[in-house]
Amino acid sequence: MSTRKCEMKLIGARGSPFVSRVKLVLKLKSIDYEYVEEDLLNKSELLLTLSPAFQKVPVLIHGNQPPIIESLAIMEYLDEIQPHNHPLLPSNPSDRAQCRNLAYTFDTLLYTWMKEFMVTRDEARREELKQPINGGFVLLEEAFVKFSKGKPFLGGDDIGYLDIVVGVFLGWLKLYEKLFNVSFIEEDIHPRLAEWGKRMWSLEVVTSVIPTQETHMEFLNMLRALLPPLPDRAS
Ligand SMILES: N[C@@H](CCC(=O)N[C@@H](CS)C(=O)NCC(=O)O)C(=O)O
Repeated sequence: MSTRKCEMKLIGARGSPFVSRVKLVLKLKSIDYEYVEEDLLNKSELLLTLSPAFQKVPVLIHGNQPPIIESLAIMEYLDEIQPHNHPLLPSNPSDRAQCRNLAYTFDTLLYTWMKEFMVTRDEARREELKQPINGGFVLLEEAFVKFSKGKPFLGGDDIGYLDIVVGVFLGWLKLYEKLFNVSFIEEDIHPRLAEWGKRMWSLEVVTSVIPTQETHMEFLNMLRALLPPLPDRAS
């Protein structure tokens, strides 16, 4: 039996889609790792030391190298150290740049609105957010057509970088249906995305890293607790 210490360590929090991205890549690439659960309401010295500026999960530690923060940077790092084992990004530099650009756009725009929609206690604001979120999903449908090139996944024949970046939010979309009775992916408006969502959901490797609805609910309550108190909205 090997006594070698696991040289890859992931600091995460149950329910975090960003952590799920990293877990999915580690799984697809069959990389062994040690998982350390972080309490985001009572952050550990370890997290504060590893990521003093952002204090967020995920953080990846690989051996004696400096910690890596930001899920997209971690995904790319893992892809670079294991380039032949389930490659994530396309080989063409222009296609790679397009993938990174879409991931960045998803994280800075659509995710920001989706998170606010999820955590706000202000019902009027939640209603307002439906419009930009719906617009974002229309753009994602167009992106699907462009990136998949007629194949079943954004990454082509198998799940790749963008499938992971967006796919880990499928659990959130189910939670929106349950909590707010709203569905952001509709078969008549986003036929390709709807098909893709079902395909992703049918893969055990994907569902195994997507938190359960109960875990999502606990995480949502935790995110709400991290928020500053809501300012009074003028009536
Ligand atoms: N852009 C970051 C986002 C990470 C992030 O927002 N993590 C959340 C959990 S989902 C977190 O650690 N929040 C703690 C906090 O905001 O204090 C990434 O892609 O890794």
